[in-house]
Amino acid sequence: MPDLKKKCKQRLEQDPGFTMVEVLVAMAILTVIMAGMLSFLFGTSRNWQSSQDTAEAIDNARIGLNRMTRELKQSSGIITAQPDTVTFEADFGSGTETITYRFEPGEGSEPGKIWRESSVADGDSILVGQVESVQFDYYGSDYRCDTNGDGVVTLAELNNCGGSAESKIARVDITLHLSAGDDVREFVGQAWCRNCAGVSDDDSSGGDDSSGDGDSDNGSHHSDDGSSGGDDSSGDGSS
Ligand SMILES: [Ca+2]
Repeated sequence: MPDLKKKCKQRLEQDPGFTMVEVLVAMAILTVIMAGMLSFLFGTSRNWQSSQDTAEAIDNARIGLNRMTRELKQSSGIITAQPDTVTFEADFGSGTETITYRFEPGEGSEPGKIWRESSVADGDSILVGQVESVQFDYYGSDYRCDTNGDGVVTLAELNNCGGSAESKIARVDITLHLSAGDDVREFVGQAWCRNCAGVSDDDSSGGDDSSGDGDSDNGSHHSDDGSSGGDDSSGDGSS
């Protein structure tokens, strides 16, 4: 028994364990490593969420733009034509509805949104969020109003062409800038108002969904299906 005691004492003397300083240094190193790993994990998670949000915003913008162009194509007449607001009438099968697309700017650095306001009860809704800006451009198809002879009948020319300019609008171009993550992406759409007063079948021949739509003389760079933009190439045939 005294032999065992002696052996234990000897072992303790040979292996004195860790000093307090060594323990503190080890703990400090461990803390730094853990902090680095947590930071990496949180960063990855944040980036993933951010790219999910961006993808969702882009999808919503495409859907919203498609809806605007589709409904404007079915319009029976433009009522008010402002750069960031358009009001028109359309009948989607349940009577004439008055629809307004209106841009509401955001506050401070917050992006804005596009509202779809309807004469149908409880018909107002946000059509597209995360919007930096939207612009509606209006064109006519009565070339007698093309005073400068450039083949494009602008709203300014329609205003000087007698009567109501709105009633002569045949086409609405939409340019939407979306705040997508750190980027601003542009989406463009175009809608020929086939049923508008003063638009004959011949006038709206450019409004079909085929590419190469015959509006190469309009100087604009828009596609006809309302879905190009963002990261799409603009192969819209209107060079
Ligand atoms: Ca012109």
